[in-house]
Amino acid sequence: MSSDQRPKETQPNFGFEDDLLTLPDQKLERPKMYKVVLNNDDYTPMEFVIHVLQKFFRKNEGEAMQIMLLVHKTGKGVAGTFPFSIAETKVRQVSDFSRQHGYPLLITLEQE
Ligand code: TYC
Repeated sequence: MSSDQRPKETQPNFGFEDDLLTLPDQKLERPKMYKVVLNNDDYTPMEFVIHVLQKFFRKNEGEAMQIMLLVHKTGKGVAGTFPFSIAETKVRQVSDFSRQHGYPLLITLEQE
C-alpha cells in the first residue's frame, strides 16, 4: 500500500504501476498524404528530370527513368507521396532548382 497521501496524478511516479509504465490510450489520426506530381513540358531535358528524381526523391536511375518516361508519354507522374509540409517543401525545392537551371519544369501537389 502506498502511504503517499497526495492525489495519484501528483505523486512523483505517476504513470508507473508495479514497475510497468502505463500510458493513456492514444488515438492518432493518420496525416493526409499528398502526391508530388511532375508535369510534362517541351523544354526540360530528360536528363534533368532524371537528376531531380534522384536528388530530391531518392530514386535509383532505373526508377527515375521510368517515372520520367511516364511523364513524357502521359503528361504526368508521381515523384513521391508525403505529409503536406514535406510535400510542399519538395515542390518549392524542385521549382527553385529548376528555375536556377533555366528550366520551366512544373511540379504540383495533389491530395491522395
Ligand atoms: N518532354 C521533355 C523532353 O522531351 C522531358 C520531360 C519529362 C519534361 C518529364 C518534363 O516532367 C517532365 N525533353
